[in-house]
Amino acid sequence: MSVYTASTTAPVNIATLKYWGKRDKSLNLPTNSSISVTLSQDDLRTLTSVATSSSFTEDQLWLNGTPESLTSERTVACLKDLRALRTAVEARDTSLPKFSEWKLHIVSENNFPTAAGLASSAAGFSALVKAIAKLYELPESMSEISKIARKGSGSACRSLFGGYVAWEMGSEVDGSDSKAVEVAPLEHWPSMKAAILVVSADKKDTPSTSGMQTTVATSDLFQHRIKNVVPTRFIEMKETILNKDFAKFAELTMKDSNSFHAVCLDSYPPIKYLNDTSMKVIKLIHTLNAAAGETIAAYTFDAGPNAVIYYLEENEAVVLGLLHELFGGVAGWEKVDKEQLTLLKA
Ligand code: 2P0
Repeated sequence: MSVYTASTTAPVNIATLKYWGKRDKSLNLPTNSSISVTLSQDDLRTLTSVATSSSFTEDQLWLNGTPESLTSERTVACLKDLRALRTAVEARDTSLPKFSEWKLHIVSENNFPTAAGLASSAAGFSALVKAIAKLYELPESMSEISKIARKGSGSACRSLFGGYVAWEMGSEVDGSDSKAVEVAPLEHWPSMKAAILVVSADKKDTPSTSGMQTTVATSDLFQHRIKNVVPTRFIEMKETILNKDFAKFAELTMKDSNSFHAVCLDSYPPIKYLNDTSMKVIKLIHTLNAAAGETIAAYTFDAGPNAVIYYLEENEAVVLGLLHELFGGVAGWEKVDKEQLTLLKA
């Protein structure tokens, strides 16, 4: 019995303009557009291999070596959409094997320690969808495929592209125009670097999905953010990337991180992701920029206390040197102080 296989990787992406809020929970349709930088494939990524055969009796998934359920609503939605597209391919060429009717075996592994406290759902769903699309030889563009990854996890749609990526929120109720598009490839601005400061590897207090629901339902500041702040910022941030204007890119990135955490705090009950160490990192970066006389580093924080610091390669010594001095760390996966601050260069 033949077994057909395909493998792919998908990198972690870190939003510089944050996705926070859904207008449709089951389709993962956002209340605002977002932008991210997808880290290099060599650094933090999920590797997924898929196999299909007429002899397989059930869909199965192994995640980092452990069998996992494939029955979540989100995964089921992704598999259903992928099989529908494969059915169309098979209808056009009836000589093709009927993959759409066969079960899948999926093996997925992250090359970054779970202890890093990084959200892995974006890279995970992106790699899953990309690997099956490859196995099925789907002719659709990556932006089309991104709509399927979006159903797995909103931020996953952005990990289908390398480099600088926008997720256009769209306006259709069926989500047909809510997709990821490339703003610029990684090579466009190769001197851009990111360092991830792992402040805490603990599981986050409030999961993103429920946190977003609370914010949408209760925060007044959130309404201001999605109506008056993000639409202009979305345009401006794309321009700063295309113009390679680091100072402006950094300012928008830091402001958007602060805006996102402000709407979290404005939620009721409030959601707090940053801790005292996060606040120290924020202060440090502002102090560094003031001392440099220009903006040479930017911080951004997702749904947790860990910092991602963006800087240009030419400023690596000063940015990482200062972090090293303050937190006593060295680059690599090492605990560097009692607050478990870890520095990973990405
Ligand atoms: C982002 N985050 O843009 C924002 C910033 C967290 C803070 O996307 O419910 O895991 O699966 O669509 O994608 C985290 O949310 O949420 C997230 P779901 P997801 O990266």
